[in-house]
Amino acid sequence: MSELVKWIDFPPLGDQRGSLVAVESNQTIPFDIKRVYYLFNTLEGVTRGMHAHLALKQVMLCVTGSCKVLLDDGSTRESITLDSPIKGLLLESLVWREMSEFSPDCVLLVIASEHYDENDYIRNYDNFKSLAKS
Ligand code: T46
Repeated sequence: MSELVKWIDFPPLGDQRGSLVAVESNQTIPFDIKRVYYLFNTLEGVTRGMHAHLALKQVMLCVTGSCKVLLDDGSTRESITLDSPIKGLLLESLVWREMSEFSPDCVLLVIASEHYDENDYIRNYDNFKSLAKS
């Protein structure tokens, strides 16, 4: 199994009326949750992300629709598809990410370990490569 791609399964709860997923700090999510945001209405052909984070950890999943995520830890690159509301991707710090091929109905939910902080972003790929190596 890939070291870079870490899946998190969200057991579907619910009954004959429909499904439900519970997201809880330090249970399904392996950190304290400080922020939740979601990306939607992403236009066709757009690539988002294109950065890494110094400390932030995140779990992302498509509540509806699908998108591709390219992951890069400085030595390995891997591309996966997110297309399930019960399967999330754990993104550790110091992983370069690019999200693309958003379906028109895609809602990408992101659960984050830290509050928003622009200083945590590494937006230059060469800087990221040097940091990842060290
Ligand atoms: C990531 C991927 C998956 C805020 O004001 N607060 C927030 O919590 C976030 C996430 C963003 N913003 C502002 C900053 C920008 O003006 O919203 C705007 C769009 O954010 P950004 O260009 O960073 O969006 P993406 O899709 O490129 O990246 C986001 C996250 O920023 C990033 O941490 O891992 O989604």
